[in-house]
Amino acid sequence: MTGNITFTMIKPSAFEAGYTGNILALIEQGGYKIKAMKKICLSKAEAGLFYEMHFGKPFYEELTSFMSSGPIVAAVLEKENAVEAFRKFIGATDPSKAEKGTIRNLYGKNLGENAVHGSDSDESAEREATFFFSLIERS
Ligand code: DAT
Ligand code: MG
Repeated sequence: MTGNITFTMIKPSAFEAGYTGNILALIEQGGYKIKAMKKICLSKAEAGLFYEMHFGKPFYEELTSFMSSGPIVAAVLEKENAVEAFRKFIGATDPSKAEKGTIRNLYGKNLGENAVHGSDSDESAEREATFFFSLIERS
């Protein structure tokens, strides 16, 4: 059985470019319910902890610097089969390879600055939602 919750972030480049409203509109039109949401600035250490599974990879430094370079919008989303559906909805990690009409295709700049995050499993979704939100914020 698959879960109905995923976690997303609008990344600093997309937030800075003023795409937050458009991206949230697409998400809602895509049938996702916003269960929790906040705008927040991550410190480099917090970004490092969020992306700890990538520690040691060549892009870790660039990734954590970028993700702490400005505000992000974090949200918990609900839809049937949310994790898989949302990964498809946002498109491939590299915006130049993302299917036309996906969020990363529309709003991503490059491989690093790819507009949005999407959880890769139900376990990740739960970890990531818990990283940003308390139970009462998700109710
Ligand atoms: P995704 O965000 O599609 O789950 P990921 O978990 O493999 O991709 O990587 C996390 C983020 O790190 C990704 O959204 C963008 C960045 N990234 C991944 N591979 C990269 C690379 N080779 N160079 C620069 N940034 C990279
Ligand atoms: Mg990932």
